[in-house]
Amino acid sequence: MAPGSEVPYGAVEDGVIAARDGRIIYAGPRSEAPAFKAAQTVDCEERWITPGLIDCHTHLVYGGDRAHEFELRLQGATYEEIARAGGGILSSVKATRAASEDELFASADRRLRELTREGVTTVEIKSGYGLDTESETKVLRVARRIGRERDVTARTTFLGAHAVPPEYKGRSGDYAALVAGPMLDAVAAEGLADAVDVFCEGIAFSPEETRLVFEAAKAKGLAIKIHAEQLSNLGGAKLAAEMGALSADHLEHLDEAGVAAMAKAGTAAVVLPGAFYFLRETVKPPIDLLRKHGVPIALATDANPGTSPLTSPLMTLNMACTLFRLTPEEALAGMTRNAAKALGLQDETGTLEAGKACDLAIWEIERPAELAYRIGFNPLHTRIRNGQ
Ligand code: DI6
Ligand code: FE
Repeated sequence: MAPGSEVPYGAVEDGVIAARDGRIIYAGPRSEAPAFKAAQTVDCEERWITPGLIDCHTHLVYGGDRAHEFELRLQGATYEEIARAGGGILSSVKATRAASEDELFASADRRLRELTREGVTTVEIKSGYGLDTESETKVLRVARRIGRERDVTARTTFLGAHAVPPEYKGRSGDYAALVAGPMLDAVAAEGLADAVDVFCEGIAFSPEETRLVFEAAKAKGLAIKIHAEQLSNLGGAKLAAEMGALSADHLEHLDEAGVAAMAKAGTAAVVLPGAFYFLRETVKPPIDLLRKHGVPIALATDANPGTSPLTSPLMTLNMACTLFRLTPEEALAGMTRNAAKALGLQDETGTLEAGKACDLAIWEIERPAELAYRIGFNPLHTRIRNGQ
């Protein structure tokens, strides 16, 4: 997986990876490897080694589930009817507020195991189902605890501006001011977030409200990310790119001006085929325009109870190919190299290069396209994080 390589996948046929103190010190052809005095040597027996997978967009921490809502929708209820009856995202908010930190940790941990058993070594976790200061900080403390207590690198993102909570019904501007002010203060004071995200959409927050939250985030030195152009085109991705966002995510309705702004700013595109599939959307993200402008394309599970109850990174690779027509090589880059970019971790992980963390997934496959091609198949042999 050497970057910029002409060989498909940057593959090295007879390769060696050497690590010291959890970091790669050499990755490349055996014939060019320097002589090492290795304390331990592992023969991978012709298996394929990729970087550990990176799930760069999840909402892993929430209370309850929405299985009943799924049944209602199959009986003909619409998302709006369910929401008006107090269901939808607000039912997840109610359950999240009612749950203890230990309960939230236990359910998120089960979902995390689904990700790691398919080779994930880095995960991003957003808040966004608390929607008040106490509950948002509770969710982020759980997310931080996952990074401390589990064998995974976790990045946390404050998504207080995910939806307007019932207490602020009809007053999204007041709620956005709370998020940008006292809520963000509380999150930053405890060091609970690496980045700040906003759901910029007709049913959520306007571009003006989004800008307000981003300005506050930047003033605190936090990275910014956006949920944009999922259901309509409000120009959120362009706004976020111009403000230096790490990534813009979803992007089904993104136009070429937005793509160009992202290319100029180096903002990664994160596409989320699970939500597209589950909502039975028909408008696809503009993959050809992203390719044409050279925007790095990442992909992620978007694991969440409402629109993407998906915790399989391998299924996500398949969906990106079948639904969005990514090549298997692009899909794999989307969950490794480009996912690292979407998290600002490109110097840390995402490729097999000297200097980076020794995060590896070792697969029982004949060729890398199998990872995206097969469905319901988990060929992970071994997962290694920081050389362990
Ligand atoms: N986009 C979505 O589709 C979800 N959040 C987001 O930013 C919806 C979340 C939910 O329904 O629980
Ligand atoms: Fe999301």
